[in-house]
Amino acid sequence: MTPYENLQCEVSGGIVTITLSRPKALNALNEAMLRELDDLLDELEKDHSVKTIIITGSGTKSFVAGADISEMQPLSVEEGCEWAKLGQSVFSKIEKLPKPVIAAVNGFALGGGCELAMACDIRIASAKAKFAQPEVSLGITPGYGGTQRLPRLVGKGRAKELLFTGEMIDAAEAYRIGLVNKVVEPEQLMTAAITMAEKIINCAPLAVQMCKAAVNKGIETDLDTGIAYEAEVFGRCFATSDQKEGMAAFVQKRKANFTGQ
Ligand code: DAK
Repeated sequence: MTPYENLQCEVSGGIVTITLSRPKALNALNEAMLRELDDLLDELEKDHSVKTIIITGSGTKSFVAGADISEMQPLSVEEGCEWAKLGQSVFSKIEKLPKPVIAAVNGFALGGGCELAMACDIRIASAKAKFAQPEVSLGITPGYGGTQRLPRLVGKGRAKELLFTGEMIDAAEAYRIGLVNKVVEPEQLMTAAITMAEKIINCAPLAVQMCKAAVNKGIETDLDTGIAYEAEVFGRCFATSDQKEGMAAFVQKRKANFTGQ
């Protein structure tokens, strides 16, 4: 796998762990890191041995402390626009990637960091994690999906409160409002993320991929259109070897051996 300057990438049995690593800036997202993440995601999408991806931050203090404020500060309107498009396209790539992505939130997930976690499919938080969309305190709005993904996850009222006040919440509150799926002790974080990834890997990859697409599509549309899409992907499952294997294994009372075909 290509070596990167701001990311570490570890592969183990179909699970790839990406560690975002700019410790001096609490892993804040700069252009270089976003470009590397973009390239790495392309690489992982094409690699059939990769089944599930975990994204975490280096160290114990921060997942991602937002977009890099010092890099953002001097941007012109045109540069700001280019910079925004880059981040938005990386986050959208994560959301649309045909493989599950788990955020293992090890510390501060602020601004772009909270938005990155929200672009992932599942969020597991360390009990020490903290979440906020503090952009209004910097005179800007969130720009990597915060105004859109946050209300979809926690509801309009709670999202507006977090967006209007920039208030920081702890992991327990993030769990209570539905921003994260699970909270675990800091030392258990990676084990919990890997356990979740393994559970997913034991299931049929194409079916998981189709569930991801159906949820993503359905949440953006009316129920009837979503249900129609569900019928379509359900039908497509019957063209896969994994459907035949999964149902044969059930009838024969054995563990299914899925191949992702
Ligand atoms: N950017 C750059 N450097 C950062 C940083 C950030 N977001 N966060 C922390 N750092 C750096 C600090 O400057 C400091 O560097 P040195 O001074 O040591 O050189 C180092 O990390 C350690 O930070 P602190 O000394 O501040 O550490 P503390 O423990 O005292 O505080 C903190 C930790 C996370 C509470 C604090 O650092 C903090 O408040 N950081 C800023 C958090 C924040 O506001 N994040 C949101 C950034 S805005 C858009 C797209 C995206 C966005 C907006 C628009 N469009 C498409 C339009 C996204 C915006 C954001 O994410």
